[in-house]
Amino acid sequence: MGQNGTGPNGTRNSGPRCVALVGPFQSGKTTLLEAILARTGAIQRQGTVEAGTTVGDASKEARNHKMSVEVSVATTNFMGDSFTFLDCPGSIEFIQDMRTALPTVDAAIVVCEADEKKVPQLQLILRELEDLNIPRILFLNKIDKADKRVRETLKLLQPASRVPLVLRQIPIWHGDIISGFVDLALERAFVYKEHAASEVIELKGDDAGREKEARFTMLETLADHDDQLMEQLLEDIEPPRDKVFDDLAKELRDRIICPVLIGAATRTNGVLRLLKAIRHEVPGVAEVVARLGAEPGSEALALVLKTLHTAHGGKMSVTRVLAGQIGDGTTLNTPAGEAGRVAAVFKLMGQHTDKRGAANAGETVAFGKLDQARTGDTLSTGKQAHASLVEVKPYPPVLAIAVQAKERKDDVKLGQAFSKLTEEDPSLTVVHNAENHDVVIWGQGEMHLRVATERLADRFAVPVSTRPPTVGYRETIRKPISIRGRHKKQSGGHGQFGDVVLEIKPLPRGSGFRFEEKITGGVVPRNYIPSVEEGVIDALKHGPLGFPVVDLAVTLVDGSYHTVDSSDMAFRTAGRIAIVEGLPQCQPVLLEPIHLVEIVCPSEATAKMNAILAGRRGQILGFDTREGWTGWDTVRAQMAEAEIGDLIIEVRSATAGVGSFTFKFDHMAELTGRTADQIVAARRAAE
Ligand SMILES: Nc1nc2c(ncn2[C@@H]2O[C@H](COP(=O)(O)OP(=O)(O)OP(=O)(O)O)[C@@H](O)[C@H]2O)c(=O)[nH]1
Ligand SMILES: [Mg+2]
Repeated sequence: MGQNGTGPNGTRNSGPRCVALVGPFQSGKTTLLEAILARTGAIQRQGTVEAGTTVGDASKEARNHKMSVEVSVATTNFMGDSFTFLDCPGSIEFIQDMRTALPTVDAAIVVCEADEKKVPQLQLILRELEDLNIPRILFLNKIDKADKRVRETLKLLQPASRVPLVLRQIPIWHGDIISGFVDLALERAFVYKEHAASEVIELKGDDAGREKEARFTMLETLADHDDQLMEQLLEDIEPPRDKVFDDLAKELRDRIICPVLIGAATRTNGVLRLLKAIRHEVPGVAEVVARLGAEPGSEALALVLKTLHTAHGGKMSVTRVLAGQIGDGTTLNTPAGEAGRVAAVFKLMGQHTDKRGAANAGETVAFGKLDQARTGDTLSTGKQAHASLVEVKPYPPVLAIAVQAKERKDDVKLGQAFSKLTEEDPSLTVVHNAENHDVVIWGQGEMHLRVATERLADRFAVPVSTRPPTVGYRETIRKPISIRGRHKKQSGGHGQFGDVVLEIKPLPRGSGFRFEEKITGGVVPRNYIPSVEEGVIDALKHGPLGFPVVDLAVTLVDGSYHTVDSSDMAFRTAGRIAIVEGLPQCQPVLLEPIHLVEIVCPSEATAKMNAILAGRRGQILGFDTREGWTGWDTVRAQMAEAEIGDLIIEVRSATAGVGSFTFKFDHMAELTGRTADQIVAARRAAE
């Protein structure tokens, strides 16, 4: 690699690049972005996550929790090229933002630590990149805290990757700490300087010997896909440096290897080398176009990777331009129709935006006021909209809370806030429960929902109160009876009279409700029968235990009427009275929803899942290895809805944050005994 910025053989990709910073929770992605921005002069001073002064975590929610909760975008210049970095959150709860951004990037820098406990998280993220065919470089961060040899660390991390992790740099140890590194491709040694470029030093003694060995290992892996290099190695011919760089770039681009660089983001160590590797080896936007199978032709083409509703700027669509040029006033289409007219083009620096000119292929910018554009949309300018390039389905939600505006006057505003909130983050869904009028937000975990409610208050100015959502209990009956319901009122003038005899009997589970009539001789006139049914249905909404009553049949068998005093209203009331008085005699019993739950977790946590399920009245149905995931298991169980409520919190804490589950309704089951009594008592207390 020439020091003057030209490539090894002149084939270096130039043009704007877009690179995602991804990796396990708290591995140092935001700190690395900060170091990159400081190193490239985009910011004056490198901020810290602790002080809440970083570009990546500038939002109120991120600063509050000292963690990233959404993708932050920052564009900088390095040696004459433009680079946009997407600082992605590490927590699995916020992974959706990363997943929608990834299809647009040229490569990902996977920031990780030498920590065995983070391997499942690393595997999870590498899996997303592998599935999307995105080239990836691993940045082994926090090298200032390293307490084991890098080669050992790599052995630990390798199972998480489907392709070989290829060590490109080895550390130079100074006693117990790492004082610098040797770049195996450059064959040059550097000593770290805090917040300054590393200094070249002479490679000598022990380090020179280690370098030869490590370099050979690196070349061997590269040679697996390069016969010529293999021959050179076998014949002890030293391959030219340019050839080594070419191979590194090619095998990164082809995703056959994952090169590994080392450093410490807090001290800006190893950052310049990383930037140079990105600049020389990460492919350009043409590769993204090919990867996505796009056919831009003469039109401009772009992908929306994130949507934001800012307080001042209104709606912004963060977009990567894949082909052509898009500027102020450009009208863009999606496959579904017109997306809108670009009102302004912005350069992003975290929360900070700067108006700029038109954006060209490869650039990542924000477009203002594309009212109809959504995250993941394929935008184009031609008469015929370009077909959709990507579809990112959010993971199914795992946790819910019911929310309510603190003040009634905010109800309408809350509805609007919900639509903005879910537009920004499609892994959140809002469900209105028609039965009890609960408004429930479903999300990916506890922190995800907490941040969602914080955003409602801070960004959309609607403070809300929250509580656990209502479980869908029902009740049914076990014993059939026959009962009379009579409604008679004679208080001067026009009276009211309705009289019915109902047979109430239990039906098999899942039958719902059935109404029949066997009236003969017109004892209840035809026209009043629907009113009787209405009265019955009304009364069944709230059974003797306090819940909707299901799985029963009600038959109208007898009754009487009065020519003057009978009315729809009176027969309705009579039907209701019969049910209200009759049901308590039918041995009512509580029904609770049971779901089929499928938990996925790293195998070492499977025994813990067993214990968690047992502690939550779960019925384990079986264990299996998770298909396509080495070292993971699937546990299937039947579980009561009430117990699934906060299950995810336990699953996550038993799996270093990576375990998850899906569930679907299976059946209603009778619930008796103490648990049932408590549920009924709680319901009474709440009424
Ligand atoms: N010792 C040391 N600490 C670091 C280094 N890089 C980051 N940290 C610390 O690691 C913690 C997490 O850093 P962040 O930059 O927030 O990590 P992140 O990956 O962005 O975290 P999430 O986005 O929440 O996943 C902070 O306390 C940092 O100061 C490093 O190179 N060395
Ligand atoms: Mg972060």
